[in-house]
Amino acid sequence: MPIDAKAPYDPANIFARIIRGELPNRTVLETEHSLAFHDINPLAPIHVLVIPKGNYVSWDDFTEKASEAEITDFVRAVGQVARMTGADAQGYRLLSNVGKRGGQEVPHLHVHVFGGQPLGPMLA
Ligand code: IU
Repeated sequence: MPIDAKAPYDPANIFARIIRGELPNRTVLETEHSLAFHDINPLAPIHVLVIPKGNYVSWDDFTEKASEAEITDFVRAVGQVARMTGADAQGYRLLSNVGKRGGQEVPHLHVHVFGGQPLGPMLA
């Protein structure tokens, strides 16, 4: 069920629990402000989610409220994941679903990194 990206941040959401270490994850990269881990239901051979550690529902409030340090860290983490996974060798896709019309399911900002195969017109 897609979420309302304008709703207040829910600290009980699944990615908040992963950040707090309450739930396991298959970590690819951890930085000061960001965490990247394998998607539990991969839609491509490489499917990693990159999330900020701060409480941001979506790209929308992140780009409005996050500090420059958080934004820089996050953008660099996305690029680093693409290189670490080898997705950069032959090309990859970045995707962030935002709110109801974007089909966002988890109410904590995440960027999908897809790679490892030719990608169709849409994924996730
Ligand atoms: P979406 O952009 O909000 O639609 O994507 C949420 C993603 O989070 C989706 O690809 C799920 O497979 C993934 N995911 C996960 O990796 N671990 C979880 O515990 C849950 C969802 I719930």
